[in-house]
Amino acid sequence: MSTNLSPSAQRIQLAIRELGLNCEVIELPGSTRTASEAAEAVGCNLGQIIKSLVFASVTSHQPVLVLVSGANRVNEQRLSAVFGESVIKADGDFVRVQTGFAIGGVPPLGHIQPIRTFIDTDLMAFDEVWAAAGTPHALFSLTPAELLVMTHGEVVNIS
Ligand code: 5CA
Repeated sequence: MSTNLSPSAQRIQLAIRELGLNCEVIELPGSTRTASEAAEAVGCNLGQIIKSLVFASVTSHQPVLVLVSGANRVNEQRLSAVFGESVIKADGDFVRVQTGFAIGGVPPLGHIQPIRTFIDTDLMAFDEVWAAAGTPHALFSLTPAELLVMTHGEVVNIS
């Protein structure tokens, strides 16, 4: 297990291990804040980067985590339909309070509370995908099957 990870990245590495999975968190000197920076940093296709986007339901103010292929945009009408209530993109404060992480480093697991999670169907087509690991410099690679195990997410056509 890597020893030089920052505290947020270490939390994600531990959360992965606690599930019995072997994904290795890496922390890079350059920014992986955006999907394109992340794809460049690890040398994969943009579509293989998992964007972790937090939305908020407008009436009940519940957080919704949407894991979408880096090449796609979330269709908010479709998302609202599958969630059962209108949702809007959350601001940075909401994201931090609900997940414990800042935009640009929001991981698919290890949040401070369980969050209902939807997964973009397109991510399922890849052999390997990459997710943020708690900071805008940390990532890990995983299979779509591992993504399902760690999130209990609902796979939907959301873009
Ligand atoms: N570390 C990378 C690759 S895994 C990452 O976290 N990418 S991301 O796409 O999941 O996170 C950045 C996303 O945050 C952007 O795509 C954008 O949708 C969203 N975002 C950026 N700034 C804001 C903001 N001010 N308010 C709400 N959402 C924002």
